Amino acid sequence: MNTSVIRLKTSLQDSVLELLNEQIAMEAHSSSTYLSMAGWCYAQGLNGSGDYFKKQSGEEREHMLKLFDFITDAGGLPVSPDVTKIERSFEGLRDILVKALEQEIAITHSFNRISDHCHKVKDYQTARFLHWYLDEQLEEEQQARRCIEIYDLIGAEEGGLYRIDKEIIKLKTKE
Ligand code: OFO
Repeated sequence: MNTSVIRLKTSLQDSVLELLNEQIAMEAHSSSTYLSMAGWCYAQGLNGSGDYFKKQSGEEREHMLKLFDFITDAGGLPVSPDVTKIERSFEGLRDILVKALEQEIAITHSFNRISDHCHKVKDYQTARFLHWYLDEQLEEEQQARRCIEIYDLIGAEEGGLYRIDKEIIKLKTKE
């Protein structure tokens, strides 16, 4: 299909489509990063945290597909992203938890930026679609922050890591 046909089919503006496709790539990267974190946790015997991050990885893939489907429904061309530069070595569980929170904050900023752009170019349909992500990010940041609190409150010494690991997965089973 040539580009001119696609342009006739969609009301999505090029700049919005580009940002949505960039967000697809960000969600895919996030999904792979969480899977990498899960792998590291399992290798340390931290199975609760491994399960937590594997589940989180699946959720990021769902976020990616939701964007993919939105673009498709709007008549645009969604792009399957290359996923590269996934971090594989970590200093410890706390390092992973901090990185997970930083990743979620970066995603929130990205959605704010896209929403802002949608309002500027008067694409209210996409802006409304993005509300779901803004709500979701509030929850995801809160959960990532809670993981760090749990780590610091229990403390990793004297078997604490074992308890932390058990508490972290409980956050996902409550959902
Ligand atoms: Fe955790 O973020 Fe996707 O959207």
